[in-house]
Amino acid sequence: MEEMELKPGRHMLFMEWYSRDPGGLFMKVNRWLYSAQSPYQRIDIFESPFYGRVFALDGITMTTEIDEFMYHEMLVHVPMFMHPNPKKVLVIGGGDGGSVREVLKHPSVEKVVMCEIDEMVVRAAMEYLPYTASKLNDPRVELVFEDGSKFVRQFKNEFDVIIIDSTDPTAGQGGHLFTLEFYKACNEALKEDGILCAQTEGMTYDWEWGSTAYKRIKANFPLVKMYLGFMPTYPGGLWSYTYASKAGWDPIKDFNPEKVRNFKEPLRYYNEEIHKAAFALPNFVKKYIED
Ligand code: AAT
Repeated sequence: MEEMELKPGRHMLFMEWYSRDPGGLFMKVNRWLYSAQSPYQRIDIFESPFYGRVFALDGITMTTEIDEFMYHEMLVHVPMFMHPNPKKVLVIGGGDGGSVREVLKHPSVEKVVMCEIDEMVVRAAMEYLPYTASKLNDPRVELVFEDGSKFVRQFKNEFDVIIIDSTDPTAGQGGHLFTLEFYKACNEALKEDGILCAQTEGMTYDWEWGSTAYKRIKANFPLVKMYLGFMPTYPGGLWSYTYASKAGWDPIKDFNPEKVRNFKEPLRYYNEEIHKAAFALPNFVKKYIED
């Protein structure tokens, strides 16, 4: 039987209530595509008339098709362009595949290991988020289903870049990816000139999560800088990332814009001006992260 055309967004809504209780975000829903309870969290994927496909964990928005490029490009290209020759990359979390897709735009990359705790997230993304997950089948990608905080401990001097694409510290198993010991283990898993970059949460509501993460990373690396990007469907819209270099490379002074100019892959958010501008912090953010 032919399916009757659905009137977009009639009657169904998704609502994410932000953790500090200020209100939240709601989106119209056309239809639900997937719902499941994994051993770690509740997984939902639905289709919305404006945001495209939306992926949520425990009712918290992780990815929407309309703005995931803003988050994934900012998380990945800042550290990737800072490294002169990134060959081996570790992504921790990031089960939807968006970070891996961006990493593989860099031609020097020979291997990406993605360590995601929840295999069901990856399987659902491969089926229902085809663009975001499009590179998870690439032969350069190795998928590991394990707690990233345990996995990283077995490596010493191994990776050029480590990207932490984690859930919030109070959601699911995300808390393991915000500890001092975890950042120390990441430092040890990096080569001498390795670079780490972590999503460090919004600066509007639960800013303590980000400032704590920043300070813990700072305790483990000689050069650490926070930077910001716009992310409409994450709480507050102003999202922070923390860059750390083991060799002390400064993301402004040691940045080579030529590399960005000569990049062959199309990017929709990141460019050389954004790279520099993102490290300019508003006074209230500086205050949150000062010692
Ligand atoms: N790129 C999508 C954005 C995410 S998803 C974060 C992923 O981290 C989830 O798939 C989750 O299963 C995984 N994860 C959580 N804890 C661990 C762990 N200990 N080890 C490995 N993977 C883990 C993040 C969006 C941020 C949301 C902002 N509100």
